[in-house]
Amino acid sequence: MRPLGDTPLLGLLLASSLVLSAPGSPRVSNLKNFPYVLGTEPPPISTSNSTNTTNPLWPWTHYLPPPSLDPWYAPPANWTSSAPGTPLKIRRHAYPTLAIRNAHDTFQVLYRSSDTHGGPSWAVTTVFIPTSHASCPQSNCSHALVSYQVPTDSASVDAAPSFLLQAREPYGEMRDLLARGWFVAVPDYEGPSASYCAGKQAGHATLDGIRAALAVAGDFGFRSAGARVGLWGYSGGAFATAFALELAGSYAPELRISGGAVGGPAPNLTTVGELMNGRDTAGLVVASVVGVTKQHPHAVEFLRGRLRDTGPFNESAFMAVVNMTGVDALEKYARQNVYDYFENGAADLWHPVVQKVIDGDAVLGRHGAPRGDVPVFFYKAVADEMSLVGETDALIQRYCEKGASLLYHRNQLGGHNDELWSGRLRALDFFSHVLEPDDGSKKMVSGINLTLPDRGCLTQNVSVPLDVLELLPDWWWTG
Ligand SMILES: *[C@@H]1O[C@H](CO)[C@@H](O)[C@H](O)[C@H]1NC(C)=O
Ligand SMILES: *[C@@H]1O[C@H](CO)[C@@H](O)[C@H](O)[C@H]1NC(C)=O
Ligand SMILES: *[C@@H]1O[C@H](CO)[C@@H](O)[C@H](O)[C@H]1NC(C)=O
Ligand SMILES: *[C@@H]1O[C@H](CO)[C@@H](O)[C@H](O)[C@H]1NC(C)=O
Ligand SMILES: *[C@@H]1O[C@H](CO)[C@@H](O)[C@H](O)[C@H]1NC(C)=O
Ligand SMILES: *[C@@H]1O[C@H](CO)[C@@H](O)[C@H](O)[C@H]1NC(C)=O
Ligand SMILES: *[C@@H]1O[C@H](CO)[C@@H](O)[C@H](O)[C@H]1NC(C)=O
Ligand SMILES: *[C@@H]1O[C@H](CO)[C@@H](O)[C@H](O)[C@H]1NC(C)=O
Ligand SMILES: CC(=O)N[C@H]1CO[C@H](CO)[C@@H](O)[C@@H]1O
Repeated sequence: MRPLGDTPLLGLLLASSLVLSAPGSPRVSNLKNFPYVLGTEPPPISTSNSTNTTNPLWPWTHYLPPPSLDPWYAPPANWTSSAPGTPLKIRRHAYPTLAIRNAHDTFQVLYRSSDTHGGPSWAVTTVFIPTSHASCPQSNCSHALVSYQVPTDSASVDAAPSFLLQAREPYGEMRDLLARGWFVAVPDYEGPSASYCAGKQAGHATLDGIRAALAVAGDFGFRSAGARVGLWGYSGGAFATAFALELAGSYAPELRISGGAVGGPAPNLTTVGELMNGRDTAGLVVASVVGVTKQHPHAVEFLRGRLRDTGPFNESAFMAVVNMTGVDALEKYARQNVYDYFENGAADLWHPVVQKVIDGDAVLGRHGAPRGDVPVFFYKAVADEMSLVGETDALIQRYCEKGASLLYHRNQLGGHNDELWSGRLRALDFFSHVLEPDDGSKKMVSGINLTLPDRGCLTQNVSVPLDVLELLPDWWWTG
């Protein structure tokens, strides 16, 4: 169990590999290669906030409890008989504290979904209602929803976005989407067992999260008839987004999707893992292998049999990642050689038993392609150090051969983390294109002519520098 008492929520809060603890926090990290988001941290939970709630494990009212302590995170008794995407539970005004700009309210939906093998599963999506929607039904009722896949990058159930986003969002992308008047739905796409990097699980949970959010959004004034839907994700979030787009044709053919934006994809977990090992990023190798194998118990058995029993690099130190946020894992395993945990090193970690799981569940391009009627904007730094651009080039080619309609930007400037920031304005322009009507109200901010082919594929080499203004924290804009 996590220590509670007066532990600051900050200790539990950081969702992503790209986010670090803020300066002044007790958990400042040395991972200088990662940009971090400045901003006001949530107030620490203190006894002054304590009250008598119905949950003896979490007697604070300012934040919802983490999923492992929250009885709401359980489906009703007869849930397996419902169809994927069916809302099973709704929590209105979900967040007692709203730390995300331009959000007026939240609601959460627990919905039926499917695991990697197509078996019944469930997940939770947190829907953020934009401030502009506050005047609905008189005016400004929202007509579009973006499913935003946060790079969760953790194999811990308590690192789920539905919990951590109470404190803040990692990059300000939700703030920007909400400013456009769009609903933003953030699925816990890793599902109830926190299966980080289980691609099919993530794709299913993402698509069902959209179905469930649309099914109930009308109750909140959302103009469901003819509503437009977008999907967006970067890095770990891109993985979930791309899996959803691949699977949409077979798993959710009825779902009308207006467009998807996929930034910094890493198409093959093994090659990413090889690149991330031994560096500041080594913790993500541990988290991802433990995460994906949660859907494949025989592979867990195999790995446990090969992990060392003694010495500093042992089984319990490896498996402890199930209780770490992404940032916890980055700190804990920083610069370690993950192969040292195994009797036979890399040969065990990438053994055919594991590789077969990865090839089936953690490699993009093997479960279809984005439907031809769904335009997709891909953006990727040519110098991406997490995942070689050639793999994404090959993925794009594969998608195009299968009939996808996409625009692919290869940015000659910057690396993996830079592209998150420099791609944002182009992604927002893309969403303006696909989510807003052709009545002159499309708002364009990138200064780049984002030309989408009507059908088919277009690859462009672009040189988009990092816009330092994008790195400024939230409080800068509010003064
Ligand atoms: C994770 O935390 C739970 C709850 O505190 C604990 O029961 C479990 O043993 C931990 N798992 C590992 C692998 O450390
Ligand atoms: C809990 O709070 C309510 C009202 O805030 C109060 O009436 C009640 O006595 C409290 N219960 C306990 C056990 O403190
Ligand atoms: C589950 O049971 C509840 C209460 O009995 C009922 O209202 C609901 O319709 C059932 N749902 C399904 C999917 O069968
Ligand atoms: C409608 O939304 C726009 C843009 O967000 C805002 O400027 C305007 O004040 C809103 N109108 C009302 C009545 O809230
Ligand atoms: C396992 O590794 C951890 C961390 O390096 C260490 O604290 C612990 O003593 C090790 N356990 C064994 C049995 O060697
Ligand atoms: C993923 O990468 C690994 C390591 O390069 C390779 O062995 C494997 O075949 C790749 N998987 C697929 C499906 O291409
Ligand atoms: C953007 O490019 C398209 C296609 O090349 C062109 O038709 C359009 O005029 C361009 N728009 C601007 C503002 O340059
Ligand atoms: C982009 O640049 C690469 C070399 O970096 C070149 O091979 C490729 O043909 C270019 N693609 C386009 C569409 O210009
Ligand atoms: C309502 C309330 O008591 N809120 C307090 C919770 O704790 C933080 C930090 O101690 C205070 O800043 C809040 O005012």
